[in-house]
Amino acid sequence: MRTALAFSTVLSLTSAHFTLDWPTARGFSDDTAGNFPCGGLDSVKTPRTSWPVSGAPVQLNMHHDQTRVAVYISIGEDPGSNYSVMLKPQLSMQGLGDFCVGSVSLPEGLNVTDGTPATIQVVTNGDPSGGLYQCADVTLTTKTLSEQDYGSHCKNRTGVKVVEENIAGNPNGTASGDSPSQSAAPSGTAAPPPSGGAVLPTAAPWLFGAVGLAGLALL
Ligand SMILES: [Cu+2]
Repeated sequence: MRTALAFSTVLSLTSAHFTLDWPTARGFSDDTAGNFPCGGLDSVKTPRTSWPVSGAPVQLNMHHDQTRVAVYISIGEDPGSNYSVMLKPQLSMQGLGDFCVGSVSLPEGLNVTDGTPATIQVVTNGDPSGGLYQCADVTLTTKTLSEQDYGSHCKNRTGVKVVEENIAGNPNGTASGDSPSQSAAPSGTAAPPPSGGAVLPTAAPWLFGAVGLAGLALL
């Protein structure tokens, strides 16, 4: 019975690829989830979510058992398709359900202040090729999240793990072996991922909320 229940849960999840649960996504359309940008949802959604510049989680819900993930941001009221700034270089993760990309912070040198509007775009590898896209419209804030708020927006289902971090390229170009599309991250101002790409067989340091918060306190 337990097996049957788990199986039906997996079946019910397979259609949505992944969802961006926090900051609040523009929405999700299964038919257009593979359309750049934002999975076909072109309109800015209000109210925007307040998102701390100093380090905040991005809460996803994964519906494939293996996924490449990267997070980008575009500064401004309505970015169109200009997602040139990388917040989290491509990583490889395993597992279904809640997955928190923790302690995401803005690279230095961006001209932002408290209240600057921006849009976060999460890109994953496609199904089976290309990419999948979800966006959330945010207001950048210098206010940090309380420990409780951080925890409520940073959950990991048991068994979810990061396999590798700082992988070169973009998730929309890695699934099929095709040459990477430049659409998700034009090379212009994107922060280069640290070289090396450490393999983390168990868990990234930011994977769990409490650890992510501890890291945050050091900033
Ligand atoms: Cu899918």
